[in-house]
Amino acid sequence: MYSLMDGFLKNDPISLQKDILHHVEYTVARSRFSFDDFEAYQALAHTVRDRLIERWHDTHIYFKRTKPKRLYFLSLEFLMGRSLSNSVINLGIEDQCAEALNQLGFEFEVVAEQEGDAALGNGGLARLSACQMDSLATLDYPAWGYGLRYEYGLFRQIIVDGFQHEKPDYWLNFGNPWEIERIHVTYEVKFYGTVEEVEMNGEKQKVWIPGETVEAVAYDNPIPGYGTRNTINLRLWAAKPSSKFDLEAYNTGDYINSVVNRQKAETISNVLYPDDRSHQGKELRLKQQYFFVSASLQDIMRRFKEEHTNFDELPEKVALHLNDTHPSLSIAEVMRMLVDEEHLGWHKAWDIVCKIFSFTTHTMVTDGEKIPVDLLESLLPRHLEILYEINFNFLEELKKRIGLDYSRLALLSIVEEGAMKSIRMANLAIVCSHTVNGVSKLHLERLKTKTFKDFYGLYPEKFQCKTNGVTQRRWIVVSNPGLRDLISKWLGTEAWIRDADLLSGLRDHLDNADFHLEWKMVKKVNKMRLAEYIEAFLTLSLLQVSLDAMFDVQVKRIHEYKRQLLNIFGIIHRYNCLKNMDKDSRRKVVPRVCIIGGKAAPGYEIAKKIIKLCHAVAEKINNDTDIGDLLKVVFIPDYNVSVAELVIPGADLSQHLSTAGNEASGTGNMKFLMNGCLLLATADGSTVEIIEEIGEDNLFLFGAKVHEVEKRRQKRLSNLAPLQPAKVPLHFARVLRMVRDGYFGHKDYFKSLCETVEFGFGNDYYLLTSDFGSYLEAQAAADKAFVNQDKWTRMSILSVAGSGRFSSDRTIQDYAESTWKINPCRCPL
Ligand code: 26M
Repeated sequence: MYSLMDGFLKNDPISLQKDILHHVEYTVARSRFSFDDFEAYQALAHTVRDRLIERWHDTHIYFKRTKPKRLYFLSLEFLMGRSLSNSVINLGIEDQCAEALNQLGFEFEVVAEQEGDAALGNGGLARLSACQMDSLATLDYPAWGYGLRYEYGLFRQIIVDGFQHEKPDYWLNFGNPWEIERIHVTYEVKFYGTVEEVEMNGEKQKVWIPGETVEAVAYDNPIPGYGTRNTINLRLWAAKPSSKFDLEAYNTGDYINSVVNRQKAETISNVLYPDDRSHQGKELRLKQQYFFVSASLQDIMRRFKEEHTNFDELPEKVALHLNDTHPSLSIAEVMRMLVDEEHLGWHKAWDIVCKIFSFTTHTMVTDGEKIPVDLLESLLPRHLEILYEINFNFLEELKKRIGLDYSRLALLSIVEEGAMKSIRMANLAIVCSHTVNGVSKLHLERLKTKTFKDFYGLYPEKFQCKTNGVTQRRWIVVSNPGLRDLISKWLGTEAWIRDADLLSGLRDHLDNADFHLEWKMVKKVNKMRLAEYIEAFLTLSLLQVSLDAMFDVQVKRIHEYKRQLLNIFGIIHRYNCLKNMDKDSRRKVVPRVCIIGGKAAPGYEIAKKIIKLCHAVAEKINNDTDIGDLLKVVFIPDYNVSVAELVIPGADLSQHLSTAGNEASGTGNMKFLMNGCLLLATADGSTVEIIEEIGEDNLFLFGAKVHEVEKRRQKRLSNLAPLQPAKVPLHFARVLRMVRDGYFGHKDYFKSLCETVEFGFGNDYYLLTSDFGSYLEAQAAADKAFVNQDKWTRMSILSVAGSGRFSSDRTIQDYAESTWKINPCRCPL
């Protein structure tokens, strides 16, 4: 029944329609005369999937034939969100699909809304991986992504009475049309057991006798590029019981127990760990990491060995990228494979390993991931030996370079001695990688001067900056079609979708009144969409928001360093000001809708209290008839990729409030920038580079700069106890007192939250007190600019025009050329 042409599926609306109906009948098993929006989604998804598979095959046949150097991007997290819109846009069949559906009585937007998010990651790092996959495909790089197929993605957040509750995200419940199960691509992954020494060819050789085996099954997720036939693969592993268990059961005759034990294997890839440092040292997390590493590397080595016989060629053919420290057991695993299984000498293997790994860190904090030695000893005994040997050799080399400076040696060592002996994964990754990347200029500077200062002294050439970027395909084309059309119309081309630098051409129309008008109209429509969402889904609060108000948004994971508390305190202050104003002054006030969204890690108490405070303040203000439309506060629950696609285009202002020196990069700021939303931000992470592009005048900057932060912290501490009310700005003290004294209820519950910013307690580590004045000034500047819509629109246009540098295409091209040394490999049409 398929609409084939020259062996390829056809993409005209009639052929697409035929294929949709075919899938309604034979895949979804519904009558072609009666199916609903969800079934239409399933059928269309399968129709698109067929086309992805064709391209996927062609791409891989082409890669196999041309044997380019391949990049393997290893990440425990990918936040892909929805796939349908993104796929049809990248395949260039958007209009045809819409038409096909229309004729069947469906609307594309409504059908696309049926899809749930693939949320196999926590936040910034995971969404970055997804953006980078899109760029790798679009730029024709011969790359593979490897990850885990969690059955439960990031928890769903529901709000009950203003409190966050977590619900499991069993995302595979309704099937996943975007994956292809490869029942024949499986590998055994081994755990536990002992290491023994045996004689082989007259030489002593270590052999690992594992105690448990599970099977990894591949699930392939095609990633289509835009404006190219190239479609690369994201291979995710799922754990299945190995047939080895059966043998045991047969021997012991304990059938029931063996089935129960088999079930345990599947728990390995069951659930994504929320980003919560307290989870460190958990055996299951370590098992996940090794399961992922072992399956991926067996697959990679198998592919290499199919094409090559000599491991000397490995560095010319394979680049392995470590997305943070999470997959860095790979280093020990490659050593084990080369030494124990391929029988290469240690030094030869080491030489190869040092040429294939690169590493990106996504954090500013010094005490990174550590794995307790006890845990490794039982779970991966051979790997522990290998890690010790790597460390021994490293320390010996080090002694030659720096002498017997034991305190320095201890700092640099991969093994941390002490009460809980552990492996420092960051140290391991740095020692073994040829490149260590920071995710913004400021981040790299920190790595060099603080976090990894001593390593920088040793290997200055390894440290590089690869400022993050986001894909304009998802963050403009998919999520903001109005802006997409407007940009293409005024630039006279769609080429910016593959080359974001062309966005700078918008500056040519900066003073064009028609352009301004259309620009404002696009924003208005997006605000309408967002307002509808708020009104429809947040029915409990019966909230109506005015489209004339400034939509002011802060959406990101809830964390003290991101300072959502500063935002809430600012809102309370605004409320106080409004209450004290006479009618005349009120008329001049810019109405605001303050929107906050984000998840708190389940074990992060203070973050959860911030969410509750947000709701308590919203309840008070939204129900104050005296305030009306002048100020509304909205908490958007369950913030995720698809909610972001709705919220970001509809925002006027977005807030990025991290205390300078804490946000490695931030990528939300880039998404807002691309959507013509003005930023109110500290000079942290990548915002510093956004300022370089658009100039200080085109955003609202506030707060202490990185170099001032340390000084202020010192000062705070020397001012310590007893409380020095005189040192606390009046406005801040007043707001704090209101929360403290129970003005928003829940006095006892909010006590510990207040204490984080009080002296003698949390000592205001994130400097809310000292940044508050400057924050309010920036807010006032934003209000003032908003009144002058002409000025606002100019700033908005300049934001989009300056966003080209923050495309992940730029980041990926830089990685490809200077770190991975890979070349584009474009599959011919
Ligand atoms: C740790 C332990 C156990 C389970 C999970 C984790 C864990 C998972 C994700 C820890 C950190 C994780 O992600 C960190 C992250 O998202 N960092 C952000 O990365 C972005 C992309 O580079 C940056 O823009 C952000 O500034 C940075 O915070």
